[in-house]
Amino acid sequence: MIEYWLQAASTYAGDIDFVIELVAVIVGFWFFLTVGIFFWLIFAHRVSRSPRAEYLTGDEEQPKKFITWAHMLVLVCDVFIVWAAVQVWYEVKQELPLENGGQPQVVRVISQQWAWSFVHPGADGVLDTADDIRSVDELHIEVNRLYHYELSSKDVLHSFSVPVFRLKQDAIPGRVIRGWFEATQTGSYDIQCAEICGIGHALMPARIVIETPEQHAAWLAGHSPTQLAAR
Ligand SMILES: [Cu+2]
Repeated sequence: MIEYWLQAASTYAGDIDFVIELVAVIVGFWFFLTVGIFFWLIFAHRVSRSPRAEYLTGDEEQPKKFITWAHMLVLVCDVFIVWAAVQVWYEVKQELPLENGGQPQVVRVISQQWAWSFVHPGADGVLDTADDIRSVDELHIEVNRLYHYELSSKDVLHSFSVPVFRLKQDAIPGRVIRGWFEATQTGSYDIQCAEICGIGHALMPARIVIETPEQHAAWLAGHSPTQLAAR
């Protein structure tokens, strides 16, 4: 359903959408039921029918059951929501999967007022080597490939948000936060800071460019500092 409005482009986007839809359906059901009963009560007990209000002390068992039963049903619904949310939270935020038992690609994401910098491993696939590629406001990754990111901030709180991945992670000064994603669609999509970080916060968008392995290899070759220096 959410995909209709916002494309999903990561392996876990569907799971996040499922939790949002589950909450919307359960809460929506109770919301419309409650509002329906509320307006029906207003209509049924309008002043022309029952001019005197009945006063309940709260001690009578009979009327109290309408509240008790409704509360218990809501709690049962909460169990489903918490169960689904914990599963998805664990998958997206607690787990750090490995690529077929090996090492995944690692990219560095650095936030600052008011830009994003990215460090990509070069063709050797390893960070902190001579062929690392640095870019500003543009992250290049390969589709169907597992990535770990190392997210940091140079100054204040920021939030690394990639709506098509359904990924949002705060960046906290002094900490390096690790997480993961795996893109399922090629294309160029928004990255947005999602934490008010100063007057230029709204001017802090970036792009994530998801490429086929061939396109990504060509981009790496065209931007590798070692290859550019050799020209
Ligand atoms: Cu911001």
